[in-house]
Amino acid sequence: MTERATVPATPSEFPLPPGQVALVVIDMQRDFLLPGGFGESLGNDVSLLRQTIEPLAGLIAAARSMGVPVIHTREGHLPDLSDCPPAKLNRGEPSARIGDPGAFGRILIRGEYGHDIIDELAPIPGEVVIDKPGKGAFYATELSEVLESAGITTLLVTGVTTEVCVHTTVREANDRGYRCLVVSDCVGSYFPEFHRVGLEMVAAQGGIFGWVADSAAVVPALTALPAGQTPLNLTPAK
Ligand code: TIU
Repeated sequence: MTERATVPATPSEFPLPPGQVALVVIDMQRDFLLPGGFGESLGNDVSLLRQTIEPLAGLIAAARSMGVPVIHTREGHLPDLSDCPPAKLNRGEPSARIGDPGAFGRILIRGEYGHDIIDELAPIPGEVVIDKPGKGAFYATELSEVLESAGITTLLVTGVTTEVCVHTTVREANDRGYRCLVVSDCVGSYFPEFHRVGLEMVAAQGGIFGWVADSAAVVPALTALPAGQTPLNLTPAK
């Protein structure tokens, strides 16, 4: 057993630099995760996403206990849909379009009940919530500025879905110079095969986009970080 804050990961060990790590929680929103919601209305099995809730709650608790910033994202749009490109709006079945009335309010519209984060993983006061109109958390958001101002270099990436918003965010982060570890049991997909291959794609070719490890490997490394050396002064987005 090592006492160093290093995660045994694929394809190689992943050191956690004190004061430079943030936990990013992507789109754990009711519209994607609640039974009867938008995700399920598209024919998806939301239990595949819901199995991430328990390990992710544990990981978030570990991060909070060490002062590691937790940054949440939500995919969604303004009520007038002015930030939703027609190519995104006009796809899919007419009964399941962004902005249409759904079981939990207008689908993926900011301010609606379904757009917000599930109760189990609700942000606590002081945590940053990034509202994003796209799949990636960097596109058309303040995430870069938030991370730069806090000196973050290293991202623990979690949330849904593995091959869509998690992948897009990891790819965006790579091109901006961040080191990313995807926490395998804290990301989920409606498609088990996409999930499996999505994780493989991250770590293939010597870690072409980043590293992969499960929360059982990440939590001990997080709790081995020196307490109190991580920044707590991120400015909430809203
Ligand atoms: N957050 C996220 O991944 N948005 C999606 O639309 N994902 C799907 O898998 N549909």
